[in-house]
Amino acid sequence: SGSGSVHVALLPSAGMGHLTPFLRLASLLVQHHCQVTLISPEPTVSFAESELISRFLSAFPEVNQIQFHLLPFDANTANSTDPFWLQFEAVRRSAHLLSSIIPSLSPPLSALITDVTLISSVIPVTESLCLPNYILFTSSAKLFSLFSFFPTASSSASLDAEILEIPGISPIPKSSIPPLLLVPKSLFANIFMECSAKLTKLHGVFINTFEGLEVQTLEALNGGKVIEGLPSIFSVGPFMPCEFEKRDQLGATLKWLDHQPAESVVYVSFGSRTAMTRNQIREIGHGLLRSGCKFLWVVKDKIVDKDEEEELDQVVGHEIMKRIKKQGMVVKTWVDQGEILGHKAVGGFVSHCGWNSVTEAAYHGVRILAWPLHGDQKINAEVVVMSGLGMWVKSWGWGGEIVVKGEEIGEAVKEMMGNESLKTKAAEVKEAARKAIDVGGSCEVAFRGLINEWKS
Ligand code: BUP
Repeated sequence: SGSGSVHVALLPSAGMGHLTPFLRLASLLVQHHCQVTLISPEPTVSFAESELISRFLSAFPEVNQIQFHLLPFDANTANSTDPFWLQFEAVRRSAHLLSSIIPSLSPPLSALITDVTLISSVIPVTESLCLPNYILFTSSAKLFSLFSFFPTASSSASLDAEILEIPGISPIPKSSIPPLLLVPKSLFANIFMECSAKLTKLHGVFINTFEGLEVQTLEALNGGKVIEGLPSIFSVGPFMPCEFEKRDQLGATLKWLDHQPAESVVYVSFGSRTAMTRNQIREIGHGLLRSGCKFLWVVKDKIVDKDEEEELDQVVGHEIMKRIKKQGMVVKTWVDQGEILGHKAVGGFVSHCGWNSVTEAAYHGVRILAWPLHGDQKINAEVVVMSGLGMWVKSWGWGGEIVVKGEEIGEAVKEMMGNESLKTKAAEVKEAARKAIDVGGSCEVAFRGLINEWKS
């Protein structure tokens, strides 16, 4: 209370994996009595994003929205074909427009919190306006350590080694490094490099994590072991799924769960932006059937939801669909993942290890069978294994490298669901998660400190 003069603006980047944690952070700031402005890049890439923004704004009428109209740019000039990465680049190339938007905000901003991919393009603006610039890092602290160490690693050729040693951090096998980082001049590598180089200019870094998940990494980062001159790291996780994220039309999945025994169901989802081949989808279907477990499976056929056309029967195959009916439920629409993971019937999660999914599972104490497919997901899977939250079959490789057979999938699912020690450890992670966000926990301590700083 009494922080009425604190005004914070948030600028997320593309994709649900980035937008969702930004809106959760925004709602935490509102709870701490900050005035919040959401600067939202327009148009969004997916339907899911624009819907979530509307729901957020209706839930928080006190939040001010600035629609940030992106300048058109020639996608051929960026080294990527991924629609979400192209949008990251579009936002970066429009960032200079902020120098006229920010001064028009009233009361004047106390801080600007942007996506990590915007560091190098936003810093010139915030420096000229003398505005403290923070980022919300939307992945694990472990990936953040790689991000901050990346220029050092590149210049010393340590990326060529089979194992990357980052001071204070458990070794990262080369095979876990996001593949595009190792492709010189890829858009991903460029952004990583440019933004990391400007990291020390930031006032602070928010990470959706907590000690129960990443104690060693957080200690290394905070102890100055990784690189010198890092800005303060605020571990403010795990972010909880919020009320505004809930959708109504999802009655069906939750109703089905209501009828299943406690902790009997495995929830299967590979995030909002990972499409699998038809072959792999069918093997997963066979695997889930073979596991003998009840399951709730979210299928995605296209990277961007706007492109989804075909019905489940076509994607999964009529035969499998018929057999599934008795044992599970399969959907192709957006589901309420937060609600599902919190449902008493759900015992395990086959996950691509997008960071939001990992922290949501941690918050609910749901054990994970990690199946990282691209990007940061293997690094996050290592966090899952090290924290005890789950297991990972490393031989499955990156998404699309091989087609993982149903038989293997079935065995792994069975093992994850039946493993008592995983179950106990996941419950411990949940307890630590609850402590972190409880009164007097790491999250509240971080917000108190920051708000005092912003007030003065
Ligand atoms: Br799909 C799906 N319902 O049906 P991640 C996702 N989600 O609530 P990603 C749903 O989207 P990046 C669905 O709970 C999580 O908050 C889920 O973020 C929610 O993975 C979010 O887990 C997905 O980080 O993003 O989408 O692959 O690549 O940025 O990690």
